[in-house]
Amino acid sequence: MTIPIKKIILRKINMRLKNPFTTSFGSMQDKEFYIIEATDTEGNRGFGESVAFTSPWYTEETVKKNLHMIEDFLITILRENEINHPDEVTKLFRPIKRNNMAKAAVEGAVWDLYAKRQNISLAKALGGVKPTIDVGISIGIQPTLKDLLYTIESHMQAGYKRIKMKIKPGQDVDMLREVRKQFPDTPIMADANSAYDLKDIEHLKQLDDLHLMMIEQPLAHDDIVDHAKLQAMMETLICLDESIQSFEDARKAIELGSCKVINIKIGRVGGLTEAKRIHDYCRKHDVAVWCGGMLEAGVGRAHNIALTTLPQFILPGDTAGSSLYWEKDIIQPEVVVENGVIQVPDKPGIGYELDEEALEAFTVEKKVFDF
Ligand code: OSB
Ligand code: MG
Repeated sequence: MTIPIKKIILRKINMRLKNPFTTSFGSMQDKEFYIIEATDTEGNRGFGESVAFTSPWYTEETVKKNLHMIEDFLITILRENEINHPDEVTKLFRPIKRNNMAKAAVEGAVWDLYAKRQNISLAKALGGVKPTIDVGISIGIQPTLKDLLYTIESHMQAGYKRIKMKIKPGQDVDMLREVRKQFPDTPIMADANSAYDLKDIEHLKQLDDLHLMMIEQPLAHDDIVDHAKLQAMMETLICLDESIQSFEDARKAIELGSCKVINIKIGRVGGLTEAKRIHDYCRKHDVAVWCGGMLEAGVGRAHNIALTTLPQFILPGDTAGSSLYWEKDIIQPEVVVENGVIQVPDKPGIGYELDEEALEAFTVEKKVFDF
């Protein structure tokens, strides 16, 4: 049955994180992003969030480029084609190269709309099976070791299921050794955001003594060859983030032995349909996956929660509670984590209402596209 899209509303939102978030590539606190709302002829509203950052440090995408892609290409494609299922959106977008976060934002709105029209939750529409999901936390690079230890302690107290900490050259092995000393049994992993190269192999091998859950994206953002060499020489499992931008990337990385774990981010891979394909492939090949985060506001967070209900998301992801990031989120209720667990909503679609007042307050630009 056709999904009769009547209009799309594109909102540019500005929100400020409670604390700056620092990775090996830099620091950010102001988050600027797009919320896409797709409305059908019956008044159902589907929402998607673009997770691109303002600077192209994580991948090449940016918020400004999102606008160009969404209004000049992606909306045009939706206007000119009849869509019966969100999977078709992914196919229609395929001739457009990359720009995965822009695509995922639009596709995500169609997925939410589709689930609402079926009167089922997005989790169910995706084939999700878990009523609750386990989540961990991602800690940015801290000014001092003392800050880091304190931060880990407080998140462990709150019940988060694993700690991911950012590392970079100069703040890595010694720091992790201290952390391991203080927290001998805590599930800990490290994310390098591509700060190393193969010359660092001996340095990175020291991590093998620290029984980390895994190391995320140690080498270049676009590499799967050197990662295979590194994985062959290291016991610590390698998890790829930046390097996996599609199903094909995932298949090749697994075939090459470039990683043993994949961090699936909906935006990075171009949407829920592609994320599910990667999930299904990993399930078949016994590769563990978890859902990564992009410091999302509520809509993106809700999409992550729905995806994480798929069965191969066997490791805790990065989707922490709204209040860790925002004074006020744009959804109602906000995402709440209790003892490291999120109750997956069973209401139609993403399962959270938009907080219209907050949405208006954070909107800096609005464009309407009639179909
Ligand atoms: O590499 O996973 C990453 C944040 C910004 C850019 C890249 C990454 C991250 C995170 C934060 O790790 C995850 C989150 O809490 O949303
Ligand atoms: Mg990462």
